[in-house]
Amino acid sequence: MTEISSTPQWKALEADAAGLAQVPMRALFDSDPDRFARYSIEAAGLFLDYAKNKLTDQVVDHLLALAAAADVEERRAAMFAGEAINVTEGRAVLHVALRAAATDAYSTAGEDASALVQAELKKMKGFCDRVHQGAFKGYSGKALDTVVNIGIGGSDLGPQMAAAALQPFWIDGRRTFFISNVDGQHLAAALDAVDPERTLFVIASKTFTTQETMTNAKSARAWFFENGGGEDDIAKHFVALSTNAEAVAAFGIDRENMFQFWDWVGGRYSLWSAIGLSIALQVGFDNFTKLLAGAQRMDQHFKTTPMAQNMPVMLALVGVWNRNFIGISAHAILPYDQHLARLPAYLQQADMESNGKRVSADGSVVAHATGPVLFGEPGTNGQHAFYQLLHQGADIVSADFIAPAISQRELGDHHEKLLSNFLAQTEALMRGKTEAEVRDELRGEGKSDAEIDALSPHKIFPGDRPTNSILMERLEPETLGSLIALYEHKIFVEGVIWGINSFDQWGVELGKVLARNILPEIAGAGEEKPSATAHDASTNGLINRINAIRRKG
Ligand code: G6Q
Repeated sequence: MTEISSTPQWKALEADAAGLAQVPMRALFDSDPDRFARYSIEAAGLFLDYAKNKLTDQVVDHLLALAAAADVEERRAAMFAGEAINVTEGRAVLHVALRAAATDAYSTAGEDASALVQAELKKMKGFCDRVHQGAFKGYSGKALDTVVNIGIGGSDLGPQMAAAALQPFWIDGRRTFFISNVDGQHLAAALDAVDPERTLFVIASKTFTTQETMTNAKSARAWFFENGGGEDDIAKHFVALSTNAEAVAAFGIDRENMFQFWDWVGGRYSLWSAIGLSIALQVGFDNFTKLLAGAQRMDQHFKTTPMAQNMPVMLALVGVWNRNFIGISAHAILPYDQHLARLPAYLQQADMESNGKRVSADGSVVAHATGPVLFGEPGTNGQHAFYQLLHQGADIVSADFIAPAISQRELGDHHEKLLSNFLAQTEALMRGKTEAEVRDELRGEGKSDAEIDALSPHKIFPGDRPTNSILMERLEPETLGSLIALYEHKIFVEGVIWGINSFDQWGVELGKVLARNILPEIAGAGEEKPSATAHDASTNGLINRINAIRRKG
């Protein structure tokens, strides 16, 4: 595999970045009134403005040439064709099949993926209908109005984020708790708040072996037995979302109550599969179908649109430009919609678990930077917290600002205030405030020369902080689906350019194995334990200290 940073296309971009180093973005705007029209794209219910990046037409051309050098179009075709592009796990990557039209025919390794998907969707719909109509009853004959979704990582973050984002579409009287952490306080708080006669436990685990999920599931089952349920009632209160039928059966959940997906669905790309059951139960199956339809629109756009007008491609190229040529290592996700509060956490996994890698698909260590650190909070909350660093920090952070033009809950002028902040922040980050502007302002306030000298350095904003703005009419199932699919494909394109496999996650393994080894050394509170010696001095010391505290307490 050619190291992408050795290509002439990469070198051209390095030269572009050097040439633009002293050109402020505000100057690019001043000399180019068409910038907004040229550097924006509308697709699948979303509008992307990427004009507030340090781009010129030459840079865009060179970025497109880089995409061609990295075979983005060929790799895209390979993904849609169901090829095993997840090379380290020998798997296809076909989450697009989960939201395809019923008439589409996706297949992989001779298996008709579309037929499998349609059959499972039908089963999910049938189940949702029975729950919503009250026909699926608990052990005491009551309808089930509460879901406790037990899963972690990809089996938690997606459904949790989507269910929160679609709060205006919740079915009256229904509620869902998402329990992920092995910290027992997480599950205990939910169990304190639910009625065992009306609760459905949805055990979401692709492998059905994950320590956190199986621990929580077993504790939930024990609680159910202590609170009126019997072995024979498991079928009325527990369903599984998994690829592992044997482990599901061993847990005591029968095949009828298992909703399946397949190894070509990566955990962090699985909310469109059976893993989305908790979303469908909370917002209704029709709205879940609309979520899939929105993603499908973005898939079609991504699949068929030329690179220069392709929203995920351009968002990815801007990401590569900022990461590799401007040298930005952190990226903020800033939704201006409270219902998208979980989006930063969701994208943190989607992006960092996919592209947080330093080895290329063929095993060589890459010679360039890869995925940035992602973080974020909803606006305007973040403005009163970490935006100081975005505006004046020593490091430059890029950011995506996301907003619906119309709120689902227009209350007085709240949304206009929210939108004015959404707009003002990207303007401020781009323009900044020069020393001359600061000095003029202070002079206008009647400050003395000495005061101006002392204060002005603190009040300068360097500007040139790149941002994208993603606008939609309303946040609803279709636009949410498009938005998530936009990011999925953006991450894919970046991974292709960086030459890495975006679909494995070996980096989560080491800690899991070590935790399994350590567990017996701290298990059994109150027991006298031999001093730990098997680890480094720090880990041994901490184990001994924890054991001492737990023995006393
Ligand atoms: C996602 C990862 C990871 C996974 C969890 C849960 O892409 O693979 O976050 O989703 O570890 O795994 P299970 O669904 O198998 O419990």
